[in-house]
Amino acid sequence: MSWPGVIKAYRPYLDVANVEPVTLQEGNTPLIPTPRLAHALGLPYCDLRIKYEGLNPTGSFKDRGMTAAITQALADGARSVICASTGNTAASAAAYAARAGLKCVVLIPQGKVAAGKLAGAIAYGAQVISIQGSFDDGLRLVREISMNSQIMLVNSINPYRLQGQKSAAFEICDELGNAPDWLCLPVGNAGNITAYWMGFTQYNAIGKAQNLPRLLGVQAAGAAPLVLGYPIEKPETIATAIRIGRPARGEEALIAAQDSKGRILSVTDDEILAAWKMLAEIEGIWVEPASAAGVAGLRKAATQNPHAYANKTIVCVLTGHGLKDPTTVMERAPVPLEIPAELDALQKAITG
Ligand code: AN7
Repeated sequence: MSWPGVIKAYRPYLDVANVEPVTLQEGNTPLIPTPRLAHALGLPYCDLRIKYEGLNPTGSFKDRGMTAAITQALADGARSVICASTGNTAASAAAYAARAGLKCVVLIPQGKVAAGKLAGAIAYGAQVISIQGSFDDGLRLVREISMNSQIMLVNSINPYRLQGQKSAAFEICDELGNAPDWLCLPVGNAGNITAYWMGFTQYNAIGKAQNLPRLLGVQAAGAAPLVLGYPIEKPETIATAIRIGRPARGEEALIAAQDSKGRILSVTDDEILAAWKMLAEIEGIWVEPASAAGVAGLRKAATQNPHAYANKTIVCVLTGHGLKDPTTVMERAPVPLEIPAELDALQKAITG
């Protein structure tokens, strides 16, 4: 039987309308062992695995939450949906709204959305509005407009988003037979870390997992309100997906990190890019920069406190595909060598 998507796969555990789901058969993403990366991070005896969320239908983990939010919106009689987005939510909302026959409006921060995400939102037929401000400004606006109109908000303030996103925690436990010791993931608006913790605690409570993971949430240094303890008015980072200064679910993220005996830390853009390069060049897994933040955070935390990570089962969530953001690669790429179409020239050109 083919995979039916996360709602049908986990229906008893998800609080979402009991109707035929709007799905693109999201979820069921691979949990890939990465021993070479573990070695490179100085964690040779760890069982390090990558939850490769970039393989979802629109290229990010957002599809897990969007199937639930759009299914519920349709069941509740909505005709249109809206979100603010650093890009992935926009592409996902646009795709699922298209499939449901709903109008979709997305607000994006001007000039700060990776090319593949913007192209996706446009391709799926959303109305894209670029605002002269940040993601946080956009979120404020969509909250206001959805309070006073029929248009349904599908940012992760919408509780159904978290219901869907919990499914990733279930998949990890089902595959490992238990929760990992550590779960490392990037934190932006803080919906995903909140959803993972809900999923792990729920699975633990019903006896489907015997343990709970420690959460390692990772923010970019220029957009680290949860590490610094106050909102950031002008967040900046190369990891545009998590360029967020006022996370809507920040409180819940801090509680989740604390309850799990984990932590939230920040990494610099250079550290993010180093981890991003390692993933691609050592394991063949190309992600968008924000997705590498979890790995960069693990590297930093394990250097500071090796004992907490040695011999552990560690899952890093890679939230979005590299194809979302080709620009970050191309801006750093050397110009390819150009040669005449002759064997002699080719033999001379090949290095190493
Ligand atoms: C690749 O699309 O906020 O902490 O508007 O795209 O749940 O916000 C994206 C967030 C991590 C952070 N990795 O997750 C949006 C948006 C990627 C992301 C995050 C995002 P949250």
